[in-house]
Amino acid sequence: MIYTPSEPIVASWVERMRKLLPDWSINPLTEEDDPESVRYAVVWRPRTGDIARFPNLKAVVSIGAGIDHVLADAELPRKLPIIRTVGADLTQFMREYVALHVLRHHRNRPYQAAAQARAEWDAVEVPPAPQRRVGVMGLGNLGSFAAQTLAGLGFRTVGWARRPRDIEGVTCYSGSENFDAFLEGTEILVNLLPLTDETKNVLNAETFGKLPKGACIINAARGPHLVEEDLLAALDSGQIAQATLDVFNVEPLPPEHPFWKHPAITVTPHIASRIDAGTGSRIIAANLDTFEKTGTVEDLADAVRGY
Ligand code: NDP
Ligand code: OXD
Repeated sequence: MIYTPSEPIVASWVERMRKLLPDWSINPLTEEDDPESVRYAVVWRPRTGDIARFPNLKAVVSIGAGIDHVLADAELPRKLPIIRTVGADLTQFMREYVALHVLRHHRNRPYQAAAQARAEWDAVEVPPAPQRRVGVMGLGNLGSFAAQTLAGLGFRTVGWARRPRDIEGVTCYSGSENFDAFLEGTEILVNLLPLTDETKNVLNAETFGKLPKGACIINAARGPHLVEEDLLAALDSGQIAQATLDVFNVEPLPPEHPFWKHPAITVTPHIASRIDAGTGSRIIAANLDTFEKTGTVEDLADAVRGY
């Protein structure tokens, strides 16, 4: 028996998973059933206590790469294994998003679009990519491929992770003691960190101050990584020239939020990367089948570490 959330985003996944796992009983969270018989919970953003009411759970599946939504449930039994849902589509879409927005900032596309709106022939000059240092925070599934993509485009690419990493074409820094060295000279900063106690608010005034004046930032990880008022102040002062934001403290971003109309901010609605229902259901079904048979899967998160 597995339970899935009743949110509209995943309702369409239930039918697919029933077909993929015909021997299992799969039900939305809202349906009444015997909590003792439930073995797996497939969730995106469970409400507090949603998961704790099943005493015999073997694992929780996060319908996503991040597990911060799952860990936000204060009553979640901390020892439960959490399976992430990741795959080639997720990595590919993120590579595309990062390449698109790094190139936009690199070639100063927002400036050119503004010149066009004024019917001005303004041939803005930019350095070639090998003279532009771009930095990727987080070198996991998504960050490592995004960094390799940027290196492949010719950028002077640096990356930052918790532990030392070796990625071809990318100069890797690790640990908080090397954060400043990673930031120094980085003109376009891409955030692909998981949201944890350590990484919350990492995009703040102090971090911005360590970048060269006029740097750009791209946040495609989680809203609470960014201190919103620090970004607005850094844009006002010119310390940060442009920002592309895909994720926000409150999603959907409220219509009255100043980010929507800010001339130096590009807002995208948490679409940097995603797995569609067909592929996602197949990945989840395969992970559940493997976990049931072996007691583990490759994409197991670490609840203590927070990702
Ligand atoms: P992974 O868990 O595979 O990788 C996380 C990376 O962050 C690792 O390299 C890890 O270091 C590093 N890291 C973690 N904590 C720290 C720290 N304190 N200091 C420095 N580095 C740290 O995650 P994914 O690449 O799969 O995904 C990253 C995030 O992207 C997700 O958690 C999610 O929030 C977001 N996301 C956003 C999407 C969107 O559409 N906007 C879509 C999918 C995900 P180490 O290698 O040493 O472990
Ligand atoms: C994820 C996301 O974590 O879509 O997968 O943000």
